[in-house]
Amino acid sequence: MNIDIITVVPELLDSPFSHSIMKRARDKGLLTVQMHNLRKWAINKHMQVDDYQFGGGAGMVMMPEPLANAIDELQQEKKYDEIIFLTPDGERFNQKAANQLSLKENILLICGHYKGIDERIRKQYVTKEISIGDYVLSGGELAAAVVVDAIGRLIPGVLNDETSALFDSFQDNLLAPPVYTRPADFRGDKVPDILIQGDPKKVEEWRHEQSLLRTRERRPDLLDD
Ligand code: 6GU
Repeated sequence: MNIDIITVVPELLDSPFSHSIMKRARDKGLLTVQMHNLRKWAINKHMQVDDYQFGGGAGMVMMPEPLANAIDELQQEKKYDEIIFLTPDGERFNQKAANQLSLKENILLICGHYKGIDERIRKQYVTKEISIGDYVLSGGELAAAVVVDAIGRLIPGVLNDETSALFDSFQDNLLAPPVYTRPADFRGDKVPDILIQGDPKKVEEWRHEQSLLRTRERRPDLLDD
């Protein structure tokens, strides 16, 4: 899978994809992530990419020309399955959306800043708008990092048996059960006997039960779906 990211702060995205599972995905050639600095397509020598909004009001808006020129140029190299704008007024991101996006070949992410991007870019180019939750971030970059991580780990071959996504929280609309490692007795707090005994069938039953309990207690909304 190839992910291109248009941003005015590429530095913000240097680290998130350079460690752990994302690093492995890139090293294995299963995922390429490329940052593109929007200022490369600035309209003048002042590197301008934003301007005041028509109608007045505080906050700058990202201009249409730099974005359109950036997208046009990137589209000459690849046919994007989705052009995604990261924005707090987008569709709320969840595991199902991550699963669907993980099946795509080429994705373009656009990170907004300031008051957002000119509406005509959303209308003419953007195929999907994603929010990662009901709070406002100062830019789309951290949201892009979240989305790329959630998608990237689902690409076949990225995770091994030990890190398999099959048993993640949310994969079956349930939260994950509690997990334990050594020691079996930590300051008098003991690991449940069923896990110590290790009968696979009983362990599976126990885990499913714990998942249900935890979901009912913490996220009853997931059981309604
Ligand atoms: Cl995708 N962008 C910004 N700027 N803020 C957000 C968001 C995205 N999702 C939640 N808050």
